Amino acid sequence: MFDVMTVRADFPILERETRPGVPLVYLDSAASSQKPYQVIEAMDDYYRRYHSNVHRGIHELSEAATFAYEGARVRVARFINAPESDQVIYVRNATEGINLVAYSWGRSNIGAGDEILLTEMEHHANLVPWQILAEEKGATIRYLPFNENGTLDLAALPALLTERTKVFSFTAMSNVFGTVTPLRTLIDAAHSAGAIAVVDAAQCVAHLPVDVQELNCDFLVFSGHKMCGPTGIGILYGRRSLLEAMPPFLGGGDMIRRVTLEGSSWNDLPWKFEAGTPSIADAIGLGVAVDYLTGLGMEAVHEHEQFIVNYALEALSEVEGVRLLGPPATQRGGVAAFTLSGIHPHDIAQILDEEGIAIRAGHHCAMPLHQKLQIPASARASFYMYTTIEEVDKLVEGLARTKRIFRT
Ligand code: C6P
Repeated sequence: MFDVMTVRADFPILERETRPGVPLVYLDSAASSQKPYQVIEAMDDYYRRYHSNVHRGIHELSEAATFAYEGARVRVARFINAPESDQVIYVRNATEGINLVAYSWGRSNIGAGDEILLTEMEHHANLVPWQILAEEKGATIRYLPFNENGTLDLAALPALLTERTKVFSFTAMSNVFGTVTPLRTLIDAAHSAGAIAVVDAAQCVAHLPVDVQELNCDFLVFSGHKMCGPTGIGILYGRRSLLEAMPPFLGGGDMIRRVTLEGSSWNDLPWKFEAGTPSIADAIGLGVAVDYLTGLGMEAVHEHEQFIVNYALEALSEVEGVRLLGPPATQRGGVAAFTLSGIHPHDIAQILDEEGIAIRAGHHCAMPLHQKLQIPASARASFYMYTTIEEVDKLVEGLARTKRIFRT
């Protein structure tokens, strides 16, 4: 295990006050994590010393930038145990990764009457691209339901996976319930029905060890900004045979082998899917974020979050009027979403903000999940390797103050 206070010292933002005398209590890492100085400095160093375009120049700076950009890809590949780094495609974020799969793989492989299986607990990023595809192609979307406690209803799976199912796309960790889904079971089930398995690992890769070879998934996406890295960079991992057969997603510079006025041919993986000047600094930052997480150890990160989330669920359950969403701590990552009887989540978030406590309130881009629960919104506290017990105590005190203000 690591020492939380030592880890916190790596994150400059955690030292700040939101107003004089009010220290920041950052409980919104599921929306976006904070960044250690190692990442900030690596990006600063790139811009100060060797900023240049990649893959294009013969000069010193371009070679240094290309080396750092491609080196980061190798580190990300190692982090998720991808067989080879050219199966790791840089995208802007998890959302773009899913869109790439839905547009490129989807448009070549989904037809009228085909079925796409999703779950009811998906983030909009794993709903809307498939809805657009289904509408365009005349395909049908089916949804694996979730149980009252926020776990997936696995008993419903066999009937939903049929010979018509071409793709099963699901979250590895719900951003509302925090539920860690049984990935290997879901992936194996998809394969036995002849479907491909797409994993939305936006929440999971930041918080749990992930090994794409062990999982045997076909595609897996995640975002750099939720895992100590910068915004503007994400990853699509794909099975080689699928990536090679897929047409490009976006056209332009870098993704071509040869262009004539009559037509074009495509570059090798991974560049076939990386059109235009990429987010170079962000890729470099992501590489350092991955080193940072590897240094802490993903098992240790998970262990710390388990400790915090367990403590938080117990403390929150003692607040009268709190309804916790999702499964017990052992089945979830560092997310605790809840409602407080008689008080809208936006009001909770606003009152907590007066105390420097940052949580998220709303539907968290998971409207269908909230519709099924018959609530318009929820409040969500989310944790990371830098979260302390004292911060959870402040959250609970803040809720007590909120209740006093609303006299509930
Ligand atoms: N969830 C949250 O506050 P992007 O925005 O592309 O980096 O990530 C999209 C995404 C996809 N899947 C899941 C499970 C997610 O949680 C998210 C992002 C944030 O919950 C921002 S809406």
